[in-house]
Amino acid sequence: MKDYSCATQCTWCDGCGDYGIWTALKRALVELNISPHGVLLCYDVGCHGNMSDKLLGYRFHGLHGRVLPFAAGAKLANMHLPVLAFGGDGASFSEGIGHLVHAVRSNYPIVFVLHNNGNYGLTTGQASALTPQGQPMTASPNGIPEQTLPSMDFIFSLEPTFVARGFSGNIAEMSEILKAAIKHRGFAFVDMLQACPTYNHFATHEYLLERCYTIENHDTSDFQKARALAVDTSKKIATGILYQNENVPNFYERLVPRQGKKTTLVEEVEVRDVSTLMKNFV
Ligand SMILES: Cc1ncc(C[n+]2csc(CCOP(=O)(O)OP(=O)(O)O)c2C)c(N)n1
Repeated sequence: MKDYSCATQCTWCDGCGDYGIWTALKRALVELNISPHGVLLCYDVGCHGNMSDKLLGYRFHGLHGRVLPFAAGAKLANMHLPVLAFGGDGASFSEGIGHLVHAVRSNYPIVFVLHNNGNYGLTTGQASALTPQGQPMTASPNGIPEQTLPSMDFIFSLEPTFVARGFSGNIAEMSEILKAAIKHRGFAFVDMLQACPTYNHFATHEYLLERCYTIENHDTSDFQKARALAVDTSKKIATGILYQNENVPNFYERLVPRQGKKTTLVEEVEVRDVSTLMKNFV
C-alpha cells in the first residue's frame, strides 16, 4: 500500500468519502498485484480529482467532464495497461454526460468510478443533476427546479455490460467491486455513493450506513432484476456487483484494423520528421 502513497498534503475535508474510495482503490490495486507503474489513473476536475496528488501511478488530470475520452484514448493506445477513470456526479451527469453515453455504448475496456457525493463539491456545494429536487444547496437555497436525473435507470437504458454500486463507508466491498471492474472485459460503471459531510446534508454517512446492504445470492446476469435493484433506493440501497455481461466484445475487439495484431498502438508509433511539411504553415 505504501508504494502508492504520496507525501502531498491532503485537501479533503474531515470525514470525506474520498478517503474511503482512495483506500479501497489502493487495496484493490495491491491485491491484483498491480504496481504504480502498471496502471493509468485518469481524473476529472473536482474534489475526487485531487486524488491525483495522493496516489502514485501514471496519472492524468484532465478538464471538467472530460475524463472518459482521454482515458479511453489512452487505453486504446496501450491495451496492456489497466485504465481507471474517476469523475464526480457534477462532471459526469452534466458537463460530461455525452461522453458517458458514448463510453457505455462503445463498451470501452476501462473502469469508470463515479464519486457520487450528490453535489459539486470542489466549487462548494452547488446542486448537481443528481441532487434531490428541492434540496437547499449553497447557490440554490430554495432548491433547484429541475427534476433529479434518474442516473441508474439512465445507465441501464444504455445497455451497459458492468454496473456496480459501493459506498464510501464499506472499504472491503468497494475494493472487491474495483477488482472485478478492473478485470471486466468492457466498460465497467461503478457508482460509489460518497459521503460529503460539508455539503451533502441529505445522504450523509449515517444515512448511507443505515440503508446500504450487500446483495447476496444475486444473479448478476439478470438484467431486469439488476436494473430494478439499482433504481429502487426508496427504502434500502443494494450494493455490490449488480450486473455483468462478459459476452459483449469491447470497442477494441470490434476494431477491424486491430484484428490479429500482437502489438499495441504505442508500440507501432513511428517517429517522422515533419519539419519540411511545417514550413508550409509559416
Ligand atoms: C467546463 C468546466 N465547468 C466548470 C468548472 C468549474 N468546476 C471545477 S470543479 C467543479 C465541481 C466539481 O463537482 P463534481 O464534478 O461533482 O466533483 P466533486 O468536486 O464533487 O468531486 C466545477 C463546477 C470547470 N473547471 N470546468
